[in-house]
Amino acid sequence: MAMSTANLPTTAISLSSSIKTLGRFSLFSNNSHKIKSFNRRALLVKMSSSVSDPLEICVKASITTPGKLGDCPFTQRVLLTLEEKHLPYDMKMIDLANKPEWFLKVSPEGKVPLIKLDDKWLADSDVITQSLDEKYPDPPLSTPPEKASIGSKIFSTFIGFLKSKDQSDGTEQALLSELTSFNDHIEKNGPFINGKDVSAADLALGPKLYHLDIALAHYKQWSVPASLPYMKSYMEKIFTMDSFIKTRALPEDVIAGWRPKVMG
Ligand SMILES: N[C@@H](CCC(=O)N[C@@H](CS)C(=O)NCC(=O)O)C(=O)O
Repeated sequence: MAMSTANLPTTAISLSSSIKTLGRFSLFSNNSHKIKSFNRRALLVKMSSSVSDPLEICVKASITTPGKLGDCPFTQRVLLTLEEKHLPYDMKMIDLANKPEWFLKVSPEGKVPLIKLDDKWLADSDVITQSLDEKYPDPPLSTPPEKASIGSKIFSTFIGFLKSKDQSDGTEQALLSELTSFNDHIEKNGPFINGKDVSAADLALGPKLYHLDIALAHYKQWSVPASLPYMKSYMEKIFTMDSFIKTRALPEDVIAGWRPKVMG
């Protein structure tokens, strides 16, 4: 069980900067009672929304290295959302090959990620990330609907190509076609899917691209071609974000995780 302590100072910083800001106004002035009480209320609101207990989240445990985070891209998506929102969290590592009784009781499908929000366990990364954005809107991460599905076919075409045993079955071409559309979108609208700021669609796609990058290099000696430079620079940008580095799986777990699909 690991706790993200790196986030706690952020909460403290956010609170102390609120106090400083309020001090700059008239919390200590003698002649503006109305502004004084307004600012006290603002401080209380700020305190109640930014100082919170760590959120409990069930994550996939590593299958190669005890105590490490495993290779679930849906889990990483949720962790990235928590990191980008500077929310403290407490990870409960679940061995998916040997699920604990208490986990099976609270997780109807036995899947991770699973997070406790308002005293209820919530499953599914789509539902979780949307709920987090509603409950903790700072910063807002939702992607506008017209851009939300950009890149959404990359993962399935990657899996098709990874599993393929026939070089001429069109699966490589299908993946290249999705990567090319994405490359063109980023060239015109980048650096992120929705422009200059990272949003929910990037946090969903990034972990999947990480799997693509590692698994195709290992099992097919394949990498994104140089003819797709915006695709490549997008991957580099996402993979080097602090939040990504902090929440990524070990490459050996990604490789081990895909082995049954490749061999099957
Ligand atoms: N649609 C779900 C998919 C979650 C999912 O498939 N999680 C996998 C791990 S990556 C899992 O828990 N599988 C259960 C198992 O392996 O027993 C989401 O977006 O959260």
